[in-house]
Amino acid sequence: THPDLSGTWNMVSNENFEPYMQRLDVDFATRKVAKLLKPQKVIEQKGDSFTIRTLSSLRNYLVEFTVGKEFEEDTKGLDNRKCMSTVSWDNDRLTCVQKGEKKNRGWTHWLEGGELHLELCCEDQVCKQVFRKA
Ligand code: VLZ
Repeated sequence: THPDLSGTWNMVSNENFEPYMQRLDVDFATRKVAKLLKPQKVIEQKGDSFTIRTLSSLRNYLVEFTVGKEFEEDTKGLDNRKCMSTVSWDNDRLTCVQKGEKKNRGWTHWLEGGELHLELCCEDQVCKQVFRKA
């Protein structure tokens, strides 16, 4: 049985977000504002079905998927690219591979000490975020 990531989570730390956004070609002005944000994650997990909302004053981002089922992801409002994304469980970590123009793109979520962790990768950059239950 897998961990339950469901809940509303508030960001408590965000490392290396700016270089990650740079690799995604997010423009300077957006990066300056975005790196000051403390987005909330709202996760609904029902069996293998997930809804993940990333909520902030600047932008909201929604992704819905079923574990193990590839889907076309449109990163609208972020870097506005299309990816073929697949999410799977890697032991207790929920891992997404985002195939597309950018190499080594994806993210991993896991629970640690009651906190929600997230690593976001693009090319050679890794952004590390931690969230605490609201
Ligand atoms: O999360 O991919 O939880 O999609 C930045 C939001 C979110 C702030 C970064 C606005 C991507 C930035 C979050 C404007 C450019 C992400 C996945 C894992 C689910």
